[in-house]
Amino acid sequence: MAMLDFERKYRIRGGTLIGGDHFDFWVGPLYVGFFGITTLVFSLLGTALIVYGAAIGPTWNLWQISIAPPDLSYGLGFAPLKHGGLWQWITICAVGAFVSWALREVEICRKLGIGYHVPFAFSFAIFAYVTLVVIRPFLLGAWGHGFPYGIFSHLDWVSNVGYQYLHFHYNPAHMIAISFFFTTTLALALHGAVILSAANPPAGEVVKGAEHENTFFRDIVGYSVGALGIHRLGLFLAISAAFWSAICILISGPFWTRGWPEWWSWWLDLPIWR
Ligand code: UQ1
Repeated sequence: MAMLDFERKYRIRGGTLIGGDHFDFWVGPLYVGFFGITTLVFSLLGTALIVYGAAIGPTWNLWQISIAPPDLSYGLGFAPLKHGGLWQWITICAVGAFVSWALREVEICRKLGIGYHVPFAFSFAIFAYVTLVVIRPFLLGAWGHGFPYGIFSHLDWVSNVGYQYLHFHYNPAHMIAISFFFTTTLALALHGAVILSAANPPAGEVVKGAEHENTFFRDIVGYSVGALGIHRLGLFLAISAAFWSAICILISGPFWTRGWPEWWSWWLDLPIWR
């Protein structure tokens, strides 16, 4: 079915979660929906607040603009706009925009009659962000534990929080997250490479398919995970990377307050060494 025929067949009303038919339309190639409107409102408002924060700040240098969370003394209360309140509203807008985007994905999946894999995967990225700026600050008792919104300032925050736990690479969940990130890039590089090597040969050569791809991996590592399997594996690796990233920062503070190297003393304390 050509794309134009397909769109005529599927660009029909229905599948919305909220708002009935009211927002069930397209603008050019883009589906709108109730959550298209809320995404737009949250992101425009959030961006406007960031620009306002920059305007009342000391610099227009893109690298140095930073909107900081409230001082720790505000605890879990609302702060005045110029003292972290902006950061709080920007955070609300960001979460609103990300969740709206995920729900817009859900509505599109429902219209198409496909699974919810894409919004499910995206929800892990949202979870990682929400862990940093909502869940962990909440568990620590102050919004001031969130990270500042600025290019260099957020890097400084990551560095400072890392050193607060002496050597963050000893955090076991951080180790697992990094391993998943690296394995994700390995899997995508292998997958992209094997598909291009078989399906996109030089001009004049015949296109190859699944048999060649499977045989390559059977020859080199004795196993092929298969055409569907590699996508299951890729999805698992990627969401695991985001999940363990969230866990590694969530446990730093709320569940472990000392240096991460010290956590490994359970290993030295095992009775087998005595
Ligand atoms: C693989 O086995 C496979 O099946 C044919 C793919 O699909 C085309 C792949 O992209 C990759 C990368 C593999 C290799 C993966 C493992 C776990 C052996």
